[in-house]
Amino acid sequence: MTEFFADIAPVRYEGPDSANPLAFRHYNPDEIVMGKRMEDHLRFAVAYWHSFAWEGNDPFGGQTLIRPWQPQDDMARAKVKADAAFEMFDILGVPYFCWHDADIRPEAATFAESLRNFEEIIDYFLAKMESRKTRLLWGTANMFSHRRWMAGASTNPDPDVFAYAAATVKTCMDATHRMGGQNYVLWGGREGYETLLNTDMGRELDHMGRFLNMVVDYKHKIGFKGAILVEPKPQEPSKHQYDFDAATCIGFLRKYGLEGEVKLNLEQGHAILAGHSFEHEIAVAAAEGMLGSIDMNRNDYQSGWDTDQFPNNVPEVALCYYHILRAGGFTTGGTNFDAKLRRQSLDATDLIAAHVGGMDICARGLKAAAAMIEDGGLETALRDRYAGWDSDHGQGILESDLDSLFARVLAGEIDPQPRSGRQEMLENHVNRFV
Ligand code: XLS
Ligand code: NI
Ligand code: NI
Repeated sequence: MTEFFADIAPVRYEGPDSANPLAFRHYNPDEIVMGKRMEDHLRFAVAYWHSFAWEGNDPFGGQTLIRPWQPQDDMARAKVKADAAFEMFDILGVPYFCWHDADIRPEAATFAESLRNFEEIIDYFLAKMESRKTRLLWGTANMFSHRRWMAGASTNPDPDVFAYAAATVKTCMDATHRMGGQNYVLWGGREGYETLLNTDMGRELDHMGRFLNMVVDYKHKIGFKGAILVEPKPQEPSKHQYDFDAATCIGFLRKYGLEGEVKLNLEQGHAILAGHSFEHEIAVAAAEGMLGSIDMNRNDYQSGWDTDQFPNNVPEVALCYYHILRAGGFTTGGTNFDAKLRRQSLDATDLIAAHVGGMDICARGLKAAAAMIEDGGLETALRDRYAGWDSDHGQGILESDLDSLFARVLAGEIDPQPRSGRQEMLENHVNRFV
């Protein structure tokens, strides 16, 4: 045991009436929702970077969070950090976690030395996982923090940085594969630009497409069965990020022949930054069969920053799971809390409470979504609205051409009659469940 979580007991489900601040009121892993255990629907993961590596810094201030594994430049302390992390996974009973290479091992003077540190920690994780249920949802490479990545990784103007990125991703894919990871994620941290004055955008996009093809080839070479996922985000840290949103990523994947190979990891806060709702992004990916996994968090609607707060809005989360359930639910994906404490939330208890609250909000959202699906009212309304297209009349219009449609409209045979979209009725309907 580390001392960090020493007096915190495993969190249990106590039901909606419990006043215990560290109990689940809605997340009941074994409860059956639409024929499946809640735990298997939601597939929660803890994000190592926010919960264990981030030290409370913001653009105006430095470290606020004091942890026993700091400073994070030493292998012995990296293991203390891992001990604490696995204690938290046990306390929460989460089935998964996610990491970047940089979160889990100290960076050393050379690539080879950093790799030795990394592999030692992966072995340390694997030993812990032998006696536990916690598994890896996904691994990823941090190719945005170190100064070598300041002008991008695969989109860097310097080919040597592209090569360094390739070597880095290979090591992270190997480790993800060894750990039985369910997915491998690429978030284009600085794959974008600050100014077009120094950026050859077409060339950078071609390089990013080539890089992703190398990643997919390597996946098949090593026999990794998980999904390769890219994570859209419109800006931050770059002024403009190439993986702007789900629709942009889908166009990119098609252009570089990757549509059957790569899916999307969608994040609530990134959707908001792109001017979308989270359910919009999920529905876009689902419509293309490219829904992979989600990073669940919440962005402040006023600040315009990626504030990565823990989710706290049931109606929002319910609509997100509604679209996930409609798309058939997660396969390799899950719900990763890409969310961090507020920098004044100093205590171990705050970290546990943040996850307990997030898990409960998601459980409420999932139950509401399942109830909406089982009720069927939304689906019926949708079917009714498009019923015209199910008729021979509607199908005939699709198979027609401009000339013949012109002739039928001119003759008065076709004369559209507007119908209500019933938005308020539908919103009221949703409010019965959330
Ligand atoms: C940053 C991203 C990042 C990815 C993993 O905004 O959300 O945390 O999920 O690299
Ligand atoms: Ni993010
Ligand atoms: Ni993310």
